[in-house]
Amino acid sequence: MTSQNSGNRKSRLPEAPATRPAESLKQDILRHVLYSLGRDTERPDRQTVFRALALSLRDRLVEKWIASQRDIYSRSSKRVYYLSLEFLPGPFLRENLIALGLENEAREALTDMGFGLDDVADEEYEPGLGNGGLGRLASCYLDSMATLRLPAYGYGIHYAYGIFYQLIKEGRQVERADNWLRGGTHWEFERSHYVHPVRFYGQVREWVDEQGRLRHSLENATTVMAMACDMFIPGHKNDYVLNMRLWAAKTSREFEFSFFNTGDYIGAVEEKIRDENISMVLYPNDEAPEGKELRLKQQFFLVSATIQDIVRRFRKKGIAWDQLPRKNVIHLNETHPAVAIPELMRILVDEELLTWEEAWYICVRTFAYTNHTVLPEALEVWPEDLFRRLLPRHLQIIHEINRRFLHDVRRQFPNDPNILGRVSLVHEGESRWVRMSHLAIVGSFSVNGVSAHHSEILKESVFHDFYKIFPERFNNKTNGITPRRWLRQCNPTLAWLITEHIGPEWLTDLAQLKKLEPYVNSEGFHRAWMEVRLRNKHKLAEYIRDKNGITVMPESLFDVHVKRFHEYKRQLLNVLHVIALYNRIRSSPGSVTVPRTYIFGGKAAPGYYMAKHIIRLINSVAYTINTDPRVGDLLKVVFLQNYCVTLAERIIPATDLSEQISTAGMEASGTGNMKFALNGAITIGTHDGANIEIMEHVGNENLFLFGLLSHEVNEMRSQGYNPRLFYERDSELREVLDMIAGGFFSPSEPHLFRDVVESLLNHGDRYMVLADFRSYVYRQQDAANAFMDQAAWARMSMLNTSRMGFFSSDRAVDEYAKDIWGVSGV
Ligand code: C3B
Repeated sequence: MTSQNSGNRKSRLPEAPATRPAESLKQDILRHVLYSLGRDTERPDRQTVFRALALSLRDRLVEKWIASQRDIYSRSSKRVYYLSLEFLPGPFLRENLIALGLENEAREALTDMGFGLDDVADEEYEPGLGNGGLGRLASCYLDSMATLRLPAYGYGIHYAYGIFYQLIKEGRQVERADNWLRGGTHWEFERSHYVHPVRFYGQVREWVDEQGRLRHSLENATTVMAMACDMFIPGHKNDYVLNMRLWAAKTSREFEFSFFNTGDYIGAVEEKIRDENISMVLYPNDEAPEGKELRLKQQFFLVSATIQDIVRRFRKKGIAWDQLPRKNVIHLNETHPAVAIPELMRILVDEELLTWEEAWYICVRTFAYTNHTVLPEALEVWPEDLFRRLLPRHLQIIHEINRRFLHDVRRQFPNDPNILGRVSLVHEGESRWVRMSHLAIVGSFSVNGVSAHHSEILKESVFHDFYKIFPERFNNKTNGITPRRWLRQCNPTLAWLITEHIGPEWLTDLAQLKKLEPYVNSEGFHRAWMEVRLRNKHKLAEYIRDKNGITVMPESLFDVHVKRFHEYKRQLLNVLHVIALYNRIRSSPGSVTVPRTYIFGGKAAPGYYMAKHIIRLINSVAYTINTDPRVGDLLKVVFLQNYCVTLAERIIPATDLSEQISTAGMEASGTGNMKFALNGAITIGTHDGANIEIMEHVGNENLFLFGLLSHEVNEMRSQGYNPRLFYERDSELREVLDMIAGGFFSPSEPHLFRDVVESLLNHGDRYMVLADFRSYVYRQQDAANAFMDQAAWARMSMLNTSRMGFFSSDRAVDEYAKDIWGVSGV
């Protein structure tokens, strides 16, 4: 090493306090490269630079977080606790830079060091701590809570492995473990001194204390420790930072030295591993719980640690327990954390010695519950036996809640004895099940759905009995998305074009997008709008070429269907139409005039046979079409593997047509639909979830709705839906189904996709794919015709963006804050 080199190195280390923000950021990065990461500042690689930049931002975030916490504390504000088994934050770097107002500074600092910000940002591997819509919504809401300066906390689980990494191999989904922590944790603080004990199993002991009170305690329980890991969520340029506290399971056994002293060293280590399994992996099921013991353990683990944290904070105030609901609200994101209700009861009754009535008064004023699905298989139930084994005291408490509740219902509805069985918290049949949604409704002061349509369905059918019992509890909060990530960050050039015309206020007041409307008739704006969109499509085309080796035409209509794979989301309906188009191209060349690129993406639950099979079908159809020389550029089909937040950010800004085609009545809301429309894509969709409200806002003439309405779906079903009739009547549909069943797309395994066709023709077509096929084909034709008139299309695109203001998560969270939580910004 020459002295000159070491002199150089020295000169790049922090010296005098820097003055310019870019310079000070650069000094911080270099300091972290050396002192936190132990690397040479002379030649750090990109990953090292990314991590050092992340650490430098964490420094700034933690300072603001401490200040924000002091603010909340000093004002003694009411706090919101948002409990969710899933969060899907996506990559943090750009989001944090934008929120902190440090994007240009970071660019400058990195350029100075010989790196590009985009390349460095690409080094980030996102934490996939959620499955799909529900987890992503939780992250959008934290972003908005921070931007609105709400005294809020997100609580979840620090899974060591998030949602699996999806590979497509020979057309099939293959799952790989998602070791998101392998690169280290640069955004979070692990609070190893900060742990709560969580107790499972054991037996309930009943005893009478000196005051003659009947007491309950748990004996011989197994204890696992929950360790806090905090990640920071900054508001948009407002110096306010919230934390998302994720619990990691740690064994308590290393504290039990006696265990080692007995000589069973390996045994002790095995137990340790078993304990720490609790937070090992996220269950990869979307809307169909697996019902495994470990999952219920995870739910209780989150709940118990969180309630202890809440109670600890409340105790510090030294005020009476009946003030708890005035100072706190606990929001249950779906029923997954609903065991929080009996857990709070247990603490108040068993530990704080409140009477049942006092404790219940507090509980039903503290909890609020959001329902996200009406699919019967997604409504969580637990076998009573399992509950009794794992959480014996909690089951007793649930029984007591139920006894008192049914007593009241009997008095309210003396002439309807059947209602008791329908609303009971415990389903009694051959086997007994605890119904978590009933527990959540009975124990909460607010129950909301996530779109106007969905909330009506809850009141009218799924929870109709409860609506009669507690009409005042039911309300709607239509979902929203954060414009910071889903426009500003993922589509910076479009965001810039917008800001150039209407200023930057839309970032925190999305209704301002309305101001774009006068420009829809300006030719210059038109051109700029379409240029930005085309550039985005070019970038996606490059990505597709790199990843899939397929060349697609950026000028073609990008028709995109990305979301979890589920039969109700009807990716199958889309493929049937793709095949119909393919047949038209083959049988009458010239009949298809608009070249299309179909883009699919999404994961299927590993145990969901039909969803995985549909993925395979799409890939087989893609292969057949992409290699058929008769098709040329008219039709391309692409499946992009491992759909995740990072990939969504690439795809959405490049989409022309957004597929939102669930069976009416089945998609609670959807939020992908909002992200696409906000970025100027046109929706083709059913009258379902938030599609209906999107139509009301953007105008029926600016999107393509089709298909049965949800009441028509129900009527058709109750009248005995016969999918075969549609098959027999529609020759184009018949040809498509016969090709699939006959092995056209799987010549080496002709029977491969027979099950798919069987599910439609012989097993009742539960999702009404065939009933909606024809109207879908017509609507697709309308979309293609509209696309031919690029000026008219551009107008539609701009109007979609300008009228999406309502769908900001800021609006949604503000409604939660005012109508449910009773909190305001600090
Ligand atoms: C989803 C629903 O399927 C979507 O319609 C909805 O937009 C989002 O939640 C957010 O509200 N959902 C999910 O992702 N996972 C579940 N278990 C239930 C609903």
